[in-house]
Amino acid sequence: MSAIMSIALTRVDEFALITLNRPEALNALSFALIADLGRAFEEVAATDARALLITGAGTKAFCAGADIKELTGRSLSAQKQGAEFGQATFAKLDRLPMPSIAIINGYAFGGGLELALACTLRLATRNAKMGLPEIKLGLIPGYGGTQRLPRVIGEARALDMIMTGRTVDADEALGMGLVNRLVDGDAVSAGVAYAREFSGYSLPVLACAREAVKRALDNPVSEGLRVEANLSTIAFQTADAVEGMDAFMAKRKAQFKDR
Ligand code: CO8
Repeated sequence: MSAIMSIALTRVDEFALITLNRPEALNALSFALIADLGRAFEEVAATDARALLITGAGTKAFCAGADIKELTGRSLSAQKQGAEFGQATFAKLDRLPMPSIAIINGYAFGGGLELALACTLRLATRNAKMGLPEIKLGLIPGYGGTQRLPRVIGEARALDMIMTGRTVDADEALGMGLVNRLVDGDAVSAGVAYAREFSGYSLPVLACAREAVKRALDNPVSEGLRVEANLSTIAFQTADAVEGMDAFMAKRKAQFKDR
């Protein structure tokens, strides 16, 4: 695949891999980098990649957040447009047809943690440190953190992190469900191994599962159950559901075709 300036978009076997590539600035999210990410998400969406993995270049950081050097002295309208641009870009990630995994290999602060929160799942290395320190800058998160963090770890823990700006280490992040798993050894290889636990299943059926779970957090239970009935029926209509159930009956491994 292609190298897109401040990020690299490559392929690892059946997966797409985006590497944030500004290690000299701890992979901070300049507006140019966010624009590169948006283009990369569109490119990945059009490929046959079974999942997208995102990590940071170097050994220190996944991403240290918005590029603070670009944020000072901006007009209110530029600030609002900047927040909306970041939100819209991360929404593209959230809506990819394939699942995504953030491989948090060091610091993930501010916009960096917000990027990870827009992924379907999160892995962290044992030296990872995470937080939303915007309050220390006199700011609050602007790339989705106030909305996605409480959905992942609950309101009380999200308010604790956002109001104190404190740093959470890998063990605490695992305990509160901020990350799904901790990884040892080569982090990208661990991400690939994790993705292989679901990437052999039907992509459209995985998409139904992702959508149903997402809607659980936006809707009253009665409405969510209606959504679940509809999405489980859509999954049931796929050729992959026929194959999966036939394979079970025949005691063979299912061959899913994403349809
Ligand atoms: N932006 C720009 N440059 C950064 C950033 C950043 N977020 N983080 C680190 N850097 C740069 C440093 O300036 C330094 O560069 P230089 O060598 O040229 O001085 C280099 O990266 C290495 O950093 P440090 O020397 O600071 O490395 P340390 O190991 O000592 O510290 C830390 C690592 C703890 C991660 C520290 O760098 C830090 O605290 N960084 C800032 C973290 C932060 O506050 N992030 C949140 C930013 S705000 C945000 O993400 C959302 C804002 C709202 C968005 C709405 C926008 C429109």
